[in-house]
Amino acid sequence: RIRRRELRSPHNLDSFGPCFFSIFKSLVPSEDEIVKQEQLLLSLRKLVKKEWPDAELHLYGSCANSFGVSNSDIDVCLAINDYEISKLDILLKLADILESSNLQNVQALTHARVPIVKMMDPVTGISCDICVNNLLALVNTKLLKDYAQIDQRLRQLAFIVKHWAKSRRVNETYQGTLSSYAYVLMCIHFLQTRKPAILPCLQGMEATCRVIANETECAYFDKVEKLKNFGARNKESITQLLWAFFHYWAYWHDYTNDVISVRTGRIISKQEKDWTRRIGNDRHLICIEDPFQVSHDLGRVVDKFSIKILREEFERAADILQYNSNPTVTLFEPY
Ligand code: 3AT
Ligand code: MG
Repeated sequence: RIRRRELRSPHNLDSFGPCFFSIFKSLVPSEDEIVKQEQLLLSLRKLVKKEWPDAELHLYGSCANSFGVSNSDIDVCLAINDYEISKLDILLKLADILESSNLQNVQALTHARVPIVKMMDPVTGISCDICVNNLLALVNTKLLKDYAQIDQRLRQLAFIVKHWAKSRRVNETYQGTLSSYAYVLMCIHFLQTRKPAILPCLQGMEATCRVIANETECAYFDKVEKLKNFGARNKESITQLLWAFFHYWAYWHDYTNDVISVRTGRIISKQEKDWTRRIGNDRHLICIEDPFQVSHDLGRVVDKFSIKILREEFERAADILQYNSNPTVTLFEPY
């Protein structure tokens, strides 16, 4: 089912530009909040070093990829080279250590897809998830951060899309909708494919950064300070992009055949990935290729019920941006 509508740029949507921009600004975390996150990371480092002197703690996810909105939880990765003790034992030990200092609600989720320890720091009020040796997450965090530095419209678009997704409750992977990470990749891919392009394809350029993370080779051009003018020929405003983003996902994306791929900066076919049918729980109803774990479809959490909800929400958003007289409010009305 592909429904195409005539491409009609919304006249007068640009008058809402300042309002969308101030929504973006209001979502950016304050200096004060970032200081608190760093404080918490420092105190966690002290605790961890006592037990494992060679271990390191890194921030990843939205608090490190520059797509974090204020009052988010922070994601931390414990990088440890101890082959004597299993990942799960490390997590349990870590939970013990945190429990016996002044941290609250410490919980080890050892059966999750990515096992973590959750906790809350009563001093800063920040909640935190800690995983072990998830090096791929550190690399994809850096990739997102590097893309964000090329053109400021990416962060603006992604903040508004994430805010919309949270307000409309389509950012809940356990309910079959998409992760924040998937939404940011959708925004990057969308800007890679504008004409003229607003973002390059960093993995298609000469690699200046190369790491092997969890047996996967990750390589791309990371000298992004050299790409500051990349998108300058494209003059689209944030409101025009927002409109086109939702129209793309509502009416133009070919859900039957297409996979969006930030790795190639193009659309690739489900056929070539062999993502044409359901295998186990992977249904491939909306296909978003992970840039490094290329066999991984970030849309695989979406099922036949949630795809309907998701597509209705894309259509709702597109129609609001097309016709609604108060889009900066209506778009984010709680579900
Ligand atoms: P929020 O602001 O917390 O909603 P986030 O970017 O921190 O957004 P998540 O908390 O969902 O997103 O995920 C934390 C990080 O974990 C983001 C990304 O580096 C990594 N990650 C999440 N899901 C996947 C996945 N399916 N495959 C690979 N890496 C992932
Ligand atoms: Mg997070």
